[in-house]
Amino acid sequence: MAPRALITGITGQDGSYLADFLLDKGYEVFGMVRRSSTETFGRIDHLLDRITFIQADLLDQASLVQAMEEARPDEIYNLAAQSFVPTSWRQPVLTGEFTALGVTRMLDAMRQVVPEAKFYQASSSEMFGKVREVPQTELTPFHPRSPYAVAKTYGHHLTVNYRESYGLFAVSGILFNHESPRRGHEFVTRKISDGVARIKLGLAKELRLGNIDSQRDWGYAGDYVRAMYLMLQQDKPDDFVIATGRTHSVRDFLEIAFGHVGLNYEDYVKKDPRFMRPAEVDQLIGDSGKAHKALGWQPTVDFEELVVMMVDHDLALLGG
Ligand code: NDP
Ligand code: GDR
Repeated sequence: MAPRALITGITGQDGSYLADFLLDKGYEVFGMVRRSSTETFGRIDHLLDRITFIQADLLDQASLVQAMEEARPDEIYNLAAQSFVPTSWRQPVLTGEFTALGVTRMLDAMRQVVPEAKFYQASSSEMFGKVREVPQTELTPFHPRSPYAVAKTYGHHLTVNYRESYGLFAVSGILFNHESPRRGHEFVTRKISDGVARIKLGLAKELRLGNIDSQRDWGYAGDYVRAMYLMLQQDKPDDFVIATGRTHSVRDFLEIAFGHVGLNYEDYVKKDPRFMRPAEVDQLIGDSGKAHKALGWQPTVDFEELVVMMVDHDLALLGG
């Protein structure tokens, strides 16, 4: 019988790539979706007839229990969250409900209905925040810098705690930033690739950004969902850092993206205080040595390829 996977956050960037990946592997995929007045299936349009959708919400325990009963999953990937850092200062309570307590609700529903299943929690490099060491590993202490990061830190500890308390197969993937042509438009990489395409095609004149000196370890989402899957194929549950091991500034991203279409970013980028954060994460760089060894995981797309892939996609999307 085909293995069964339940994915929360299936309409998001990672959920869509993970669904592609697991369907290719022969899985039966169940996607948890929340009710909305307009459909949010843009990223999984090509998969609609291959996924079984279950309506549920991270805020509603009974709906999660029912989702587990309907899907009877072998593997659960908890990708749903309020994932945009700036929104977490505007809506800190809601962010805590989704991104922190949502993990407790999911793990408790699993414990009640399918305790033998394997659980993946989407943790984040944002937990390292004001970093205590460079590069960051599974052993680096956390210093979260936003309500989002604090909520993710709770989710991480809770996942480890349920593993230790109840013997569940529950793992936390500490993933560094990963991007793609399916990235949401508010995140800086997609905002830039879309902005570059618009400027090149004469649809916009400038691009307004916040802190372009911050540095991130950016990888490709397609590579990162493979790591999620590999973590659940191990004999023992364990936590892993997933990163490229290279860091770049937003400025580097701008230089390559504008340069790719023959423009200079300095002629178009305007600093806008609206996009500055009350507390910033200045530099992230991950050490995935443990994942390389134990999972055999390696990234396949480098930074320059990622930038060019995103700009070319947005040019094509806008008719360029
Ligand atoms: P997205 O923001 O693209 O997707 C988030 C998903 O969560 C959407 O499907 C959204 O549904 C769903 N969701 C939000 N709130 C609820 C709710 N209350 N009930 C049910 N579903 C909900 O995120 P990504 O795909 O980029 O990231 C996936 C996960 O990985 C997130 O948890 C994120 O925090 C984490 N992460 C991401 C990294 C990255 O670089 N991308 C790095 C490290 C961690 P809807 O379509 O209805 O809004
Ligand atoms: P991040 O991603 O906060 O790292 O979280 P984002 O792309 O939003 O910001 C990256 C860096 O770019 C700077 N920046 C801007 N950011 C945005 N969004 N818009 C701007 O105009 C802008 N100008 C400069 C930011 O200050 C920041 O330093 C992402 C999310 O996917 C999280 O869910 C995930 O956990 C982490 O990555 C790892």
